[in-house]
Amino acid sequence: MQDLIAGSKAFVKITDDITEVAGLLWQKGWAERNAGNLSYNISHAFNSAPMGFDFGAFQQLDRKYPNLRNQAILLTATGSRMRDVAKAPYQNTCIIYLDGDGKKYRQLINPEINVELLPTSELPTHLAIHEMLIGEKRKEKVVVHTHPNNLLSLSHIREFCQQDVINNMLWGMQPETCVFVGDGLGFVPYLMTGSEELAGATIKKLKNHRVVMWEKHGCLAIGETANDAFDLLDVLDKSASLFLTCKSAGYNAGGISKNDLNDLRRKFDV
Ligand code: 2HA
Ligand code: ZN
Repeated sequence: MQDLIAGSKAFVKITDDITEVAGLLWQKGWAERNAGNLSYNISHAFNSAPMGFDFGAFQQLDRKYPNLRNQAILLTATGSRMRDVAKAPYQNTCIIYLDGDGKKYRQLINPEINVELLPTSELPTHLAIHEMLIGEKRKEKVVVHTHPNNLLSLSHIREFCQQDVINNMLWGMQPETCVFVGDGLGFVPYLMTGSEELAGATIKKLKNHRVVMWEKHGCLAIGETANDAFDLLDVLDKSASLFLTCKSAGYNAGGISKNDLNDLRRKFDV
C-alpha cells in the first residue's frame, strides 16, 4: 500500500504511530470489542491528489466540510477492533478523499484487500474536528477516541460532571497532570453516540481543551501524532486512577494544594 503513495516515508511514520497507539489502547483495557476509533489527516503524505489508486463510489455526507476539500483522512473502519488495527492496519482502516464541495467523499481502495470498509460510526465528529483544525490553522492532525476506565468511571459520579470540579481534582493528583494537561478536559454532557449534536458540542470544547470527556461514554483527544493524543489521555487517566485507588482503600486523596499548583503553573509556564 505505502509503495503507491508519494512521500511514503511519511506514510510509514503515520502507520507506525497508529499501530503503536492502537496496541496501547487495547493493552490499557480502554478498547473492549470495537470500542474507540481514530482518524488522521494524512494529506501531507501525498505530494498531490492521490494517484495510482482505484476509488470507491462517491458517498454523500450529511453536511459540507469546505476545509476538507481535497484532503485525505485515514479512519479506523466501523466495527474494527483496536487490537486488530495494531496487527493489520491496512485491513482495519480506510482512507477517504473529500472531493467537490466537501460534501462527498470517495474511498481509496487498498489493492491488498480490494474491499471498501465503512468509516467509523463517529465519522461526523472526526470530520467536524479536522474541518475545525484546518480552519483554525492548528497543528494537530490526529483524533483519538477511546473509553479510559478511570475517567469514564468518574463521569458516572454527579459531582465530577462539572468541568471545573473534575479538572481541579485531576490536576491535584500529581504534578504531571497540571503541567502537561494544564488546559484540563472539556466536559460534554451525555449525547447520542455518532450524532451531529455530539460533534458540535465536542468542537466547542476543543477551542480551549485538547481532551474532551463524553459523559458515561469515553474521551477524545487531539494531537500532532496519535502518541501525543494518547499521552494526554494517559496522564489524565492516571490522575483519575490515583483518586479512585485512595477511595477504594477507604481514604480521600489529599490532593496538591491550590498554592502548590499555582507554583507549578508559574514554574512551568502553564
Ligand atoms: O467505535 O467507541 O463511540 C465504537 C465507539 C463509538
Ligand atoms: Zn466510543
